[in-house]
Amino acid sequence: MMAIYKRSIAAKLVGVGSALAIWSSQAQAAASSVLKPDDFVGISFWLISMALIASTVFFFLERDRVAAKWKTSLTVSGLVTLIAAVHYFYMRDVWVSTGSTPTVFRYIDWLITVPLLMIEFYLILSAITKVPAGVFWRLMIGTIVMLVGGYVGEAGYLSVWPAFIIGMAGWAYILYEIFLGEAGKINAQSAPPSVQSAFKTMRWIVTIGWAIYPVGYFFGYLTGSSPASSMNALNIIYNLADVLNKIAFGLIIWQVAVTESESAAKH
Ligand SMILES: *C/C=C(C)/C=C/C=C(C)/C=C/C1=C(C)CCCC1(C)C
Repeated sequence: MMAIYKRSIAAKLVGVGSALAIWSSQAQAAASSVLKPDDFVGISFWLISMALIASTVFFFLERDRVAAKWKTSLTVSGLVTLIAAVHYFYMRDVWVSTGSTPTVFRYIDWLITVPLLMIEFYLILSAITKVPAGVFWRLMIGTIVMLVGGYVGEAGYLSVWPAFIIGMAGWAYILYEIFLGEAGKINAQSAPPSVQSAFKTMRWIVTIGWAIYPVGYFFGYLTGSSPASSMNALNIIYNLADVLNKIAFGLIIWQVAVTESESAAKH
């Protein structure tokens, strides 16, 4: 019974994966121009779309392998890559068919996926200990300030420098909370070693991995170089940052979930 049930879930997931892949290639065919061999930014949009689909199927299927308390974390990782995959199809179309930067799609994607990544932090800690909801809301406020700052700058509602500073302030607040605030303290006090090390790794992802985005913004808007080359730099930097922060971040959680589940099963 269980085996049949599991097989049918696997079959559905493979179905979802191929539907996404077909949709993605149809969207490509409908675009007025095709991907050019020297359009490296467009190629990166394409490659990452596919990697995001594969990661989604992987995270969802791997839920079967881990203990109950880790399943939600893997679900959330899969949702992050699924939502990003869909946005990448649209972003790729905008880029390939018009040559312009898909700012709106980018920020809609971030507005959904960054809070989901914040939920991941909260879940990792909650799998081990009781965490006050205030931690979660403070991380959320920092996220919103950071993204609104970035958007008003990139979309032209505010000059690029002040907008950048607002965005940086939101990010600084998130870093404060996870290093020196309550989230950091809870982790140091109550989490077992493997979770502590995962929490530390995730913390470095939010520091080093997330730092790539303001670098992208900087090269996109603040160097004064030509619009064409700065938009190439902006998109390629944001795209690489997403590989690290969405796929690699999910893999770290997957790794902890598997390790913790297997060691719990031995006891
Ligand atoms: C999956 C997408 C992720 C993890 C996106 C993260 C985005 C950021 C960390 C953006 C940060 C920015 C600043 C810190 C300054 C202002 C400009 C932003 C929005 C690019």
